[in-house]
Formats: sequence, structure tokens, C-alpha cells
Amino acid sequence: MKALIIVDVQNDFLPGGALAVPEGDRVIPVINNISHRFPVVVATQDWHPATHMSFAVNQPGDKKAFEQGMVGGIRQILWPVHCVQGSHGAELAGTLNQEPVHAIIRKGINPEIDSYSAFFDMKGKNSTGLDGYLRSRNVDEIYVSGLAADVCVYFTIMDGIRLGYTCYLIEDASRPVEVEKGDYKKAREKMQNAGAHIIESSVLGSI
Ligand code: VGL
Ligand code: ZN
Repeated sequence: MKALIIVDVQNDFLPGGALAVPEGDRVIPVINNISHRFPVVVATQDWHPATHMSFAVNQPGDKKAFEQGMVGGIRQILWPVHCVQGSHGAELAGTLNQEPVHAIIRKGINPEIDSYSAFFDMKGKNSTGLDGYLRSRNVDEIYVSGLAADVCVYFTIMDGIRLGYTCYLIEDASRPVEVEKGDYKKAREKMQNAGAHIIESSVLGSI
């Protein structure tokens, strides 16, 4: 069974948002064009408390957004405040067609640790429930779309492969944030080397 995963298509990741992904809005018509064809559709939301430690402002010292820092013992990029629970920025994009979306999985709720992947937090310990949801519907192939291609989409695909799913990245339905130039090229190679299939939405046909 095939599932479409729509990763973090939220206002804060669109142009004008708090953590804008260049051309992030371009993924929406592509996703709207394919979502109704999948038997299972799950959307995710980055859903942080205002106290989240991935926000540079919540770090000790004079940390700035896009610098490296420690969150829950893991070195990662620190971010501007984004996707705060209940805020407009955390809402799914208004033009994303939610009719075909069966379930919404929220992640990044624990203030002490980040959760890029739709499956697990950064330590790979706490599950979001997505794996169980997909298994209960006999999903064995996941088609991943959304934002950002080099952050949450990337981590979702790498976990998906580890969990045994056949993974597809729908490249025209995703965009990278590229905090450093070349981040997406590296992420793309790692996904491919791990066994992910990189496709365009035009090859999907009628699923
Ligand atoms: C994301 C940075 C911080 C993403 C989430 O959805 O790719 N990126 N939080
Ligand atoms: Zn986040």
C-alpha cells in the first residue's frame, strides 16, 4: 500500500514566514494535484512550544539563528522562532487541500529535543506514532513531499528507509532551505545512497 507524506507545509516555512524556505509555496499546487490519488495521506506539523531549545533565543549565551548549537545533547542548527503551537505560522498552508489528508502527525513538542523526522525525535527514541499508523494500514511504500528537502524531508526519508519502507522523494513537491549552500546536494546523495528513489510527480500517473 502506498502513502503520501506531506511534511511541514506550514505558513512559517513559506515565503514571508518566520523560517521561509525559498519557493516553499511552489510545492502546494504539486501536492494538491497528486494527494487525492493516494490511498493513505498523512500530513505533519512542526509543533513547538515557545520554550523550544532549537530556537536560538532560548539558548544560553548570545546565540543567533542559523548558528550551530546544542539541543538535547545533539549538535544542530539553531533556528528563529517558528511553528509555535497554535500560532498562524504553525498552521498548514491555507491553499493546501486538506480534504484528502487522513491524519496529521505533530512533532517537535518536547522543548528539550528537536524532531526533524516525521517518525522519531533526533535521538531516534521517541516515536511520533507515524510508523504504527502506516503499518496498521499496510503501507510499505512512502512518497515524501513538503519542506524542507534538506532537513525534515531528508530525516523522514532516512528513517523511512531504516524502518523498511520503500521510499520515494517527489522532488518537484519539495524544496530545500539550504542554510549552507550545497546542503541539498549532500542530502540528496545520502538519500540516494541509502536507497531512496528520487522522482518527479509527473511519473506518478494514476497510482
Ligand atoms: C524544519 C527547521 C526547523 C523543517 C523544522 O520542517 O524542515 N526545519 N524545524
Ligand atoms: Zn522546527
